[in-house]
Formats: sequence, C-alpha cells, structure tokens
Amino acid sequence: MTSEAGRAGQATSPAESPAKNPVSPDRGSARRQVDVDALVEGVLAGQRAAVSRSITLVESSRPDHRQAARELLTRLTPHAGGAVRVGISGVPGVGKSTFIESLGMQLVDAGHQVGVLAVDPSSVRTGGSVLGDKTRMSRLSASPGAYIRPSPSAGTLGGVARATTQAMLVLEAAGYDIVLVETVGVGQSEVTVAGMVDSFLFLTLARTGDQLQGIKKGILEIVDVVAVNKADDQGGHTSGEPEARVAARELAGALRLVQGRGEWASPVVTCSGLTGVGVEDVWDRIISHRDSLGPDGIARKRADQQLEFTWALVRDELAERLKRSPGVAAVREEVRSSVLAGEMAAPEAADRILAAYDQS
Ligand SMILES: Nc1nc2c(ncn2[C@@H]2O[C@H](COP(=O)(O)OP(=O)(O)O)[C@@H](O)[C@H]2O)c(=O)[nH]1
Ligand SMILES: [Mg+2]
Repeated sequence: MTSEAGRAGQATSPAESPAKNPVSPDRGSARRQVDVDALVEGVLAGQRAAVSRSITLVESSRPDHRQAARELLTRLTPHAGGAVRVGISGVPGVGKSTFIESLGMQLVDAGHQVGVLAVDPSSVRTGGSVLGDKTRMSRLSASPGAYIRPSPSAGTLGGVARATTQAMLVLEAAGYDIVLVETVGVGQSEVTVAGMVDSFLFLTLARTGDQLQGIKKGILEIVDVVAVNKADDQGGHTSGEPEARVAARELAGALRLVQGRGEWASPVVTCSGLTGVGVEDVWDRIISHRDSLGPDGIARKRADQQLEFTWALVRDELAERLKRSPGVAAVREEVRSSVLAGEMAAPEAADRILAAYDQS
C-alpha cells in the first residue's frame, strides 16, 4: 500500500482536518488516503479513539466512506482473526446484557481484552435498547480492558450485520482477544450472528413442558451452548428441585432430538448473570466447544462464513443498485400503476423492471 505520498501532503491531524480544496479530486483522495493511514496506525496501537472512528467508518453507507472502509479493512485484515468470537442470543429481558457484564468483567480480570458488539434489528426502528445496555454494563463500559459498541442505529439487518462483521475485524486488529456479539432473538438476527462467530450461546429462562414449545426450533439447530439464566430466582418445582435445573434437563432432551448425534452435543447449564454463579462454567463450555472444533475446524468454519458473507454482500449491493438505478426509476411509476390496476401480472412487471435495470 503506497501511503507515503498521501502522508507527505498533510502534516497535522489528518483525520480531522476538513478538505482545504474541495474542487480538487486529487487532493480529496489524498486526504482520504491519509485518513486511513492514521486510522490503521491508531487501531494497531490499540487506541480507543481510532477504534471508534474506524467502526463509525465501516458503519457508514456513504460511497466515499465505503471506499475508505474497504481500504482500511484490507490493511487491518492481516492483523485480525485472533479473537475468540462468541454470539450471545435470547429474548429481550432474558438477561444478555447483565450476563455480558458479569462474563466480561471475569474475562477482563483474567487479563483478556474484551470487545462487545450488538446486532439489534429492533434498534434499527426504535433507537433500541442501547440505553438499557449501557446501564446494565456500567462496570464493563468503564473498564479499560473492554470496548462496548451498541448496534448501529440505521440500516437493514444485512447492513447492520456487515458493519458488525467489520467492526469485529477492527477490534481484533486492535488487540481484543475475545469478541462477544449480543443479539436479540428476533427474526433472522440469530442466524445472521451465528454466521459470524465461532460459538453461539443461547440464554433462556426456566421453561418446562409446554413452555418449551415457545423456543424456536430453528434456534436449537444453531446453538452450541445453552444456559438457563436467572437461576438465582429459585422458583421451586413441585419436585423440590430448582426450576432452572429441571428446565435445563428437559431442554437437553429436546436438544438431543433436534440436533441428533453430531460431533458436539450442545450442553445445557444453569447460571445467573446477576450473581455471577455459573457464568464461568458457561465460558468453560464455550471453550470446550472451540476445542472440539480444533484450529482447523475453526479455520474451515470461518472460511465457509466468509463465502456466505461474500454472497450476502453481493445481494445487498445488488439491492442498493436496483434502488439507485435510473432505468428502474424511469419505469417504476408506470409499472406500479399497471400492476395496481390489474393490467400487468407480477412476473411481467418484474421482467420489465429487470430489463430496465439491465439496460441502465
Ligand atoms: N434475578 C435475575 N434477574 C436478572 C438476571 N439477569 C438479568 N436480570 C434482570 O432482568 C432484566 C433484563 O436484563 P438485561 O440484561 O437488560 O436483559 P437483555 O434484554 O437480555 O439484555 C433486568 O431487570 C435485570 O436486572 C439474573 O441472572 N437474575
Ligand atoms: Mg441487552
């Protein structure tokens, strides 16, 4: 990467200085080049400000930012990949943020650098649970060994997922050796997060019998570790056994049915994010899952994820181009009224739109 030319052009604070001469495209691109240099240096030095600015950059959808983000990621990628990547899911209120606060502090105390990212499609609409998360993770937020980034508050799930994957690379390049990705159990978000991590933890509450039906079957297929959370809430089962324990056993049975006999039998344990009891055990299970994959298995899993991600990016970009296409814009109204008036069938309408796209 030739960064020297760009660096020579600007002596001070390249990241912040505004364009001196906006009409010159050369100066413009030189400025971006320097910007990326400063970010790369800062991230590799583990500077939080550079990490934050880099993540903001990869979250941006502006075309010039996208270009700079691509360059940034190309240069950070050789330094990335070193983290234990874990997804953590469960319905709102199950205690994910509280759990992450507890687990994160234990890991930081053990000398780890912990990054926390969130994928929350509901925050795309509502501005979301960010506030709640920050207060639930107050100790971790204040810890120098941790970096917490809420979900980007704009965009589609695909866009949020892309930003999160790239934020993960930034964190890894900055030296974070554990990255936790929190996601709510809404729609496709769990599957999306499972596609970017090495191990997937599902938090649930003590449910037994019929209540088990409330857990989506799809989630049981992708979980690597399950924890029945809030086990401090000792609601007694009729048998006298703690409810969480009973629920864990029933869930383990249900899991065996869904998952069959694979290499890894997803364990079901109990814990309390609030008191911290059992949290270390959950982490041990996650590490056991990693060990069962082995270095080669993890490398293969990540390679598969990259390929899947590649196609997701292509689909995203195609959808964007379709939206921006002048040819499509030109026929959109006409096709719309024909379809609404019942004069044109959907397949023909789709052909018209695609033909207009191909020609523009
Ligand atoms: N009793 C108990 N309450 C908990 C536990 N973990 C979280 N909570 C409470 O459950 C609520 C939701 O927690 P939060 O971490 O924000 O859940 P999230 O929406 O899954 O991130 C809060 O009122 C927490 O104090 C736990 O282990 N035990
Ligand atoms: Mg939360």
